[in-house]
Amino acid sequence: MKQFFNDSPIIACSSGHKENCAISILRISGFDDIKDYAACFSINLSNIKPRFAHFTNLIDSRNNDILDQVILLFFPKGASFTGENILEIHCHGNTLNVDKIMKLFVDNFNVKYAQPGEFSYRAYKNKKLSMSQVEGLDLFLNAKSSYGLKAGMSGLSGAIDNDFLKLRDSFIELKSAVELNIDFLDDIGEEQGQELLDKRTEAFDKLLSSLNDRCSTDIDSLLRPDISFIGETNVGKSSLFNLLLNQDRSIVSDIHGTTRDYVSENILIKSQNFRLIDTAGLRETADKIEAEGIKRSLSFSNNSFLKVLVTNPEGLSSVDEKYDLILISKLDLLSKDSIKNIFKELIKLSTSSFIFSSLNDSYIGPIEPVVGSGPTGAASDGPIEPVVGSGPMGAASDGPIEPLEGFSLAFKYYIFSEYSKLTNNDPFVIERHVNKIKELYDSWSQFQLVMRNEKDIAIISSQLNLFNNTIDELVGMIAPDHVLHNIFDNFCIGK
Ligand SMILES: Nc1nc2c(ncn2[C@@H]2O[C@H](COP(=O)(O)OP(=O)(O)OP(=O)(O)O)[C@@H](O)[C@H]2O)c(=O)[nH]1
Ligand SMILES: [Mg+2]
Repeated sequence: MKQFFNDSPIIACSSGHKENCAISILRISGFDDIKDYAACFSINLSNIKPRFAHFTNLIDSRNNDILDQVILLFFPKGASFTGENILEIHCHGNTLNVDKIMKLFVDNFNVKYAQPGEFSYRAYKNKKLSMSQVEGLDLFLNAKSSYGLKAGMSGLSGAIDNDFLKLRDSFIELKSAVELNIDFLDDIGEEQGQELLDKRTEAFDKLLSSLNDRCSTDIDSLLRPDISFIGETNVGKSSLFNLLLNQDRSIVSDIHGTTRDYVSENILIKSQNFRLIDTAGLRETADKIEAEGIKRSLSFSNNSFLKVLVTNPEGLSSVDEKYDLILISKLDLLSKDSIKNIFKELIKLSTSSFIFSSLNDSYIGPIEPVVGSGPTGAASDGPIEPVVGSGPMGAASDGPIEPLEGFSLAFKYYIFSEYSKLTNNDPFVIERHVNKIKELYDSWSQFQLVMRNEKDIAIISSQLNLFNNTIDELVGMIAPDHVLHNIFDNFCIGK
């Protein structure tokens, strides 16, 4: 795999150095003796106290010029991130200065510039990090959502390793129960042997099923939760987008086709970030550029965590099932009677909906479909009293149809609660984990079907052995080169 097998000392700026900043952190890893660099510092390196900060001049060893005043830390072999000797230099973060210092070490000592991920690779190689920890670190560093951060930390902290090791232990217990039934059946007796086997099969099945349950959520939605507003021209998508952002970000006008390309902005809701996407209105057009904008809108509608159709009441008749939420716009222009009729239509749909106005930030909803109610739900014309965040508003609700103020807030609440539903069983988001668990679960289900009528315990034992590799790969005990390559290629320089 790449040039990673080289053991010479490496240097990199670990704090990123694209722009000037106050402090940059350089790391040199893999040298034999710290005293090799004695000429570069004004303090005596023989006396350096491991893991303590030391203030020192950094000196150009060729001409004794003082290059910078730095803080120096020494992490000895075994007690460092990579498992090797590490020198950490906190220098001033002018990019020229950073380059100059790194060049000093590369030109005058046996130090080379680190490849992306090379520090983490060494940590992995020296057993400072397991494969899941490396994957967690990668996820953490590249996360674009709070859930990504959380999942990354769960990998890095070893929590995922624990889950996988528990599964492996349970598998070993199951295998030993099988072996016991082969070799010591006379000692333990048939009934007790079978009981043990059933118990351990059940325990393994339970653990694997619970891991598999955590693989059902769409990874992209979790790691980058996009909310796209799709709909015909002039229905009020951009007005809604601006309302939620509380700024005039998208151009709004009464001319059809105002938004021709997508516009996106991030918002934070309860510390979770979401990307809102305003898109070009859907219509037949001969304009090539607008047509391209519409194509992109449709692609967003396929890939978003929440695909929101914004429509006027007339558009309700042609509503498509593929949307997660339907918003009927311009509530302020609707009469009470038409609201009642719209409500009747909405509860017939299989998708949740709101009727709202961006103009005065008011709404009715959320209106939940009446599951299985058929004509009864649809026929209900009883008045409704919406309550913010109160959950479904079905046909049975009482009270007058009175729009509430604060759609922006109610909608954000809705987004957050939908997202929380996705995350509350701690779904796995590292693709390798998801694929391996699913592979294991599928083969296990097959195995159980085939083995149900198998009485020959020796055959059961040999079939079970087929799981060894997949489990070891999941745990990271077996790491094929292409898997390692994929993981470390993704890292940034300095990590
Ligand atoms: N009365 C009223 N007018 C609204 C409301 N929301 C938007 N409008 C008006 O409807 C027109 C179209 O609004 P936009 O937000 O530009 O609609 P759009 O869906 O982004 O349109 P395209 O960019 O053409 O796809 C503008 O004149 C808005 O002021 C509303 O809640 N009530
Ligand atoms: Mg628009």
